[in-house]
Amino acid sequence: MRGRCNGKRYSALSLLRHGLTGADWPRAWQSHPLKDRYDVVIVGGGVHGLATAYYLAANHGVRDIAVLEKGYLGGGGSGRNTAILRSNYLTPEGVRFYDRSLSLYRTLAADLNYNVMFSRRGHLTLAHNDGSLRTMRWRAEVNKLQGVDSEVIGPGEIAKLVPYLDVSRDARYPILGALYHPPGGIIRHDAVVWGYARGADALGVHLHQQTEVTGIDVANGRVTGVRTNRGRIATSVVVNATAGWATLVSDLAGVRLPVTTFPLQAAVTEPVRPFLDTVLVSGTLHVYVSQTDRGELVFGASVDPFASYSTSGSLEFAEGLAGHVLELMPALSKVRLLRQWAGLCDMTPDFSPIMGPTPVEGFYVDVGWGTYGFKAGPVSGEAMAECVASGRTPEIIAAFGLDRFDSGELVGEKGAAAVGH
Ligand code: PYC
Repeated sequence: MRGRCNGKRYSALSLLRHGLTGADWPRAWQSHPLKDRYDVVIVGGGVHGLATAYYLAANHGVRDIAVLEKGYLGGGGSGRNTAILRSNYLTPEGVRFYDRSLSLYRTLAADLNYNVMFSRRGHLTLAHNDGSLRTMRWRAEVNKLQGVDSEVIGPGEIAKLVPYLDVSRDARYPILGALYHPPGGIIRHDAVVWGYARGADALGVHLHQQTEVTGIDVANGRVTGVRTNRGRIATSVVVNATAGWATLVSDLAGVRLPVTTFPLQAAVTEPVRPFLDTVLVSGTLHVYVSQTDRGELVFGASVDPFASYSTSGSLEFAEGLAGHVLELMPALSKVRLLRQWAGLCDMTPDFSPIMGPTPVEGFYVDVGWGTYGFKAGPVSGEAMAECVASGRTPEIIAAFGLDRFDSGELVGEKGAAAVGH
């Protein structure tokens, strides 16, 4: 067996040798000394920050960019989500935006020449009562008007799509119907981060891990530099692409954000034989589940009911999750949880992100992602890159500006949350 990696040819034997020894293994991205000046500094080395850097370089020829990450690339929200992709939102602005992301995700492997393991699965949001069914019908209509494939289906069709689901009428939370969104799916989240990092690096972007931003210098209403634990960088453009730390980083520039941070817990089971080839969500039961290509079941829930920066898992979460999963699929009672974790969700008052310029010239935000951040990575990167390069806010993010909290023109997406919050 032979293959290619970074342009080099590898046999199965040499791959094994490289895997065991690490010798001569090509690095996916390089390390650079931190320069004292960059045209653009992006704070946050997750999918949003890396995608912004990549599209700035690829689409606009802006290459003198530093991405600063206080931990390791993809170690924040990008590595802690449940990797669900969909565009079946409630508002036309949301549907258009997430649909563009989904279409970028579909071709990402080819665009980055990196296997991001996109898997179109179909996405089902169950309705257990009349109120949810009404919201599903509403979403289906908005989706269709935007050209997005979504429809409400009944229990018979749901049972065919998810064989182990309890669709009986005497279930504690009977299933009345579901919003079915065939284009939805899952992807390998680390691969997305690594693919963008590798693509950005190849175009000359400097990726700096273990580099924490400690201050943002502003003079006469404009950004002049960024202070870090490794020294100061002079720059006139800073993009805050952080999750969890969005308010803290924006505070450094004197920009207050209407964001509160909550932990969101998730868990994964031991691998079992493939049986679930859709993404299944129950808002009423506060649970979503998908099965990875390795057979593990990935579960998530709603955010914890208190604001915090904790990324620890709790027994209370695991107990609640197990109970809810078994209400849906009693056959899973013997499956063992392997591990659990939490990510941080920056919730805005209307459940939509905050994107674009701020009152401080040169200081841009791509924040407030709540529980939707990972699926928006590509479109956010594309739109933020255009915004920074052209100095104009692209139409696709025009509704998500910070000024909407002054004008009151909110984009209410709570009704599209996977689970209740
Ligand atoms: O909105 O699809 C979603 C989602 C899944 C996990 C967290 N949010």
